[in-house]
Amino acid sequence: MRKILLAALILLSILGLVLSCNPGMQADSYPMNTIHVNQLGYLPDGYKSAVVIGSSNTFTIVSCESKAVVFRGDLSEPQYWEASGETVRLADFTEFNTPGIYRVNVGGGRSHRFEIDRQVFSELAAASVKAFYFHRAGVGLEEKYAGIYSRNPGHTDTAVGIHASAASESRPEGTIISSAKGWYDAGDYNKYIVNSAITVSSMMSAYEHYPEIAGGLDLNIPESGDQTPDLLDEIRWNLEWMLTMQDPNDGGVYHKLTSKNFSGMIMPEEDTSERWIVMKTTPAALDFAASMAQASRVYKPFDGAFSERCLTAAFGAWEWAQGNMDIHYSQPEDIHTGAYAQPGASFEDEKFWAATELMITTDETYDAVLPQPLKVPEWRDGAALAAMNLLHKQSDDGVKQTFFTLADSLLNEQQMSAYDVSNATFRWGSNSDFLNQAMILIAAYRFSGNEAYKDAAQSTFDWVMGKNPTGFSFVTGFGDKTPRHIHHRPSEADGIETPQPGWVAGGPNPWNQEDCGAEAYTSSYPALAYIDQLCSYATNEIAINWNGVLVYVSIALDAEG
Ligand code: 9MR
Ligand code: 9MR
Repeated sequence: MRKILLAALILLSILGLVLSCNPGMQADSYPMNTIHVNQLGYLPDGYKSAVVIGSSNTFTIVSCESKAVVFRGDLSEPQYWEASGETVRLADFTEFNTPGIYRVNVGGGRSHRFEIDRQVFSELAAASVKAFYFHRAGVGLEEKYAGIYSRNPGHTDTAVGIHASAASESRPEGTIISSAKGWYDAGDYNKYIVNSAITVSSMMSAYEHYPEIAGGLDLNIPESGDQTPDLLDEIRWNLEWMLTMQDPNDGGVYHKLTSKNFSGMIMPEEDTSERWIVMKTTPAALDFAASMAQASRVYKPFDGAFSERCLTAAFGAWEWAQGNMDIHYSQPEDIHTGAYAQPGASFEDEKFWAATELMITTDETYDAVLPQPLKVPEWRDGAALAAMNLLHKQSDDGVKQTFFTLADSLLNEQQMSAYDVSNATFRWGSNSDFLNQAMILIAAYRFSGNEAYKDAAQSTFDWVMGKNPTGFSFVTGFGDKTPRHIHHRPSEADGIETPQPGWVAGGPNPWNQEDCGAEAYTSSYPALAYIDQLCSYATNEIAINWNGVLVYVSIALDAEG
């Protein structure tokens, strides 16, 4: 009898543990959408906050393991947030730093569980890079590296046509060239230079700024075990494609390699449509020059010949751009895929990016003007990334002042923000705005030692991992509630229920709601304009540039642990 009682007791306590910590149970077992946390968790010595909706004044932290209350705190004064139309309070539990698995409890409600641990971001850092391996064009993914996401090769791109818009004397329309490798851009299977450049540069910057963590990532990719860090091996897959996009006859760089239309929701191998190389542009040349200049120094210790090749390519593109500073992308009539165009923009910021990376690599100066003000990096603008890389190498008063003007505006926004984040506006790929802001803030912390920047970076990053009004942790497979139906051709077509892990969804975006029909979006508030539906390419697509900065921030925070 005693034994049976004991067994029952053990069973009950296991059940209790499951009930309080099993991610699957939560939807029914407590009110959702009232307490928002970073669903992955927090660093023991880092800033920790949750966003709470409700009338209570206090909160507790409860251990999932012992169910004991381990911390009590007061909530901040309520504050209205325009972006979500909510009045919220903050639960600051920075002081509490014991590793473990917890929830925030307020009144009758409790948050998703989260962990406090030094390594809480390590797996995310590796997965955010591994996602790129899943996107390799031109090669099959073997099961020993890709697991259930193994697939046949697609898009070998060894024979693609020069489109009329890209024709030159030495390469007339219809000329066939090889432009193999590279990563698929996003939910679609095309390859775009401008977006590739900012992506590889964000990732190479992570390597340059955090060589130990970034260089030590173990990705289980075919090149693992060679003399080069896995991260750099993965990036090289795309760099090698980028090099093929330069016209050897004049140094100019083509804007994209694409099919004429977006394919259906099919696997890579099934998309056998013709692929085209489309027009040279100024931003393609300058962004390419910036990335190749950076690659030249990053790969030098591992492969001198490749490093030289990258530098020569960078010079060629830079030279071409000097005589072609205003060639905008203009979508040809028969091409209907992504544009990455910047109508009306000047390309002075691209020029600054390229000139700065060339300067960092060669120690020679190149003519360019520091943009005022600097803007948070995005595919349209790599200037702040360049400034960050320059300050990493050497001090420069002018650049430093301009960089800190940007960082201070972000810090100020975070400190005023009801949701404790540096971002207040929402557009396509908003999650990447949060991440790029976090990257700038972390750099400001490294350059100044002022912890307020680090806290702001952490808090802004928390948004992406669940401290937001949608209740989603936006990275597939990381957190209790993560996107299941990303706008991503392989994840839709592979017949596997769970999407490829490690991809950050675009996030709330009140524009372009024609994708699923406006009625599919249940809120008119910008921060709530997100739906986890396949059709929602404006909020639920994934993209390499968004993941590139996820790589940076997760590596940086992992290094802070
Ligand atoms: O799948 C496409 C996605 O990768 C793009 O970001 C998006 C915007 O350019 O377009 C998607 O393709 C859609 C097309 O624009 C309109 N018809 C439906 C397509 C996919 O559902
Ligand atoms: O990230 C791009 C975003 O800034 C634009 O508003 C949007 C519409 O032009 O396009 C996004 O980029 C898409 C690209 O054109 C095609 N591949 C998918 C990209 C992510 O949605």
